[in-house]
Amino acid sequence: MKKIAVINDISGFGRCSLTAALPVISAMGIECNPLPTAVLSNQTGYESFLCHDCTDLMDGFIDEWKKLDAHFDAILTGYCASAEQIEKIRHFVTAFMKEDTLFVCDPVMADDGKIYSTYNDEMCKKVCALAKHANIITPNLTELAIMTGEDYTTLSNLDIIGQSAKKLISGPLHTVIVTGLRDGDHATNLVVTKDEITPVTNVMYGGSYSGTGDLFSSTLCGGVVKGLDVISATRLAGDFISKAVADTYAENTDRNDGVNFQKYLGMLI
Ligand code: PXL
Repeated sequence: MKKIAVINDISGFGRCSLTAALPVISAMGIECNPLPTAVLSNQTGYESFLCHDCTDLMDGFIDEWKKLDAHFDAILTGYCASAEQIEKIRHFVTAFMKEDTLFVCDPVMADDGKIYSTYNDEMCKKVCALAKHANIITPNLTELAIMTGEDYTTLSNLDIIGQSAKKLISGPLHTVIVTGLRDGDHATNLVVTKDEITPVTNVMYGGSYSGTGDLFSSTLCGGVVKGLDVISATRLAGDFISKAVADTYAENTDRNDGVNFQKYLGMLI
């Protein structure tokens, strides 16, 4: 069975990070090997939360997984808890990247023009450096602006966004997917390579919901590991999230509680 190492937090509420990655990747018939960056009572968008930083676990996991001679078809990274931890994630990637290993980095840092409350400038710099080692990255628009050093408000249409994302492509990084670009009741995931800019658009009701970025990166990574091309994997992820969001919108629940993806995991089997 194929294996994906997922380096991300586990949050008790919010249907994000590992609570999204584990079911999605498992439904796709791939083993998901989690390395938790932090354990939270609930994700950080809620007014109050408890966060236990797991930076101290990283070296031990690397050592133990080396003893197991672990081989991963992909490594997927997401939410980080400290600047020091991001360095350790780089060590993990160096230790486990083989010629046939795909590295997908979701450069989780910010949304809606603001960095997350638990992030700071040093962490953002380190996430940007980590992303340069990836093959595919999945920033939202705010994260793209941080990575390119541009003003978020100037990235005002798909053409400008595509040209901006293209500037990041070099070395191992061959594809930038700018996720969750909203236009009324539609959302576009923009797939950008050196040669092409391809918009993949879905109906998407309501505002933004917790965890949709994690559902996207997990489905995308699983799809590519299973042999889909990046655009087909993006389409699968967009269709899956669109259904889950429509279901959730009809229930009128809090955005922090995430989306009803559980009912649509069958689309991924
Ligand atoms: O989905 C991104 C994310 C992941 N993990 C935690 C978060 C967030 C976004 O707020 O708070 C803990």
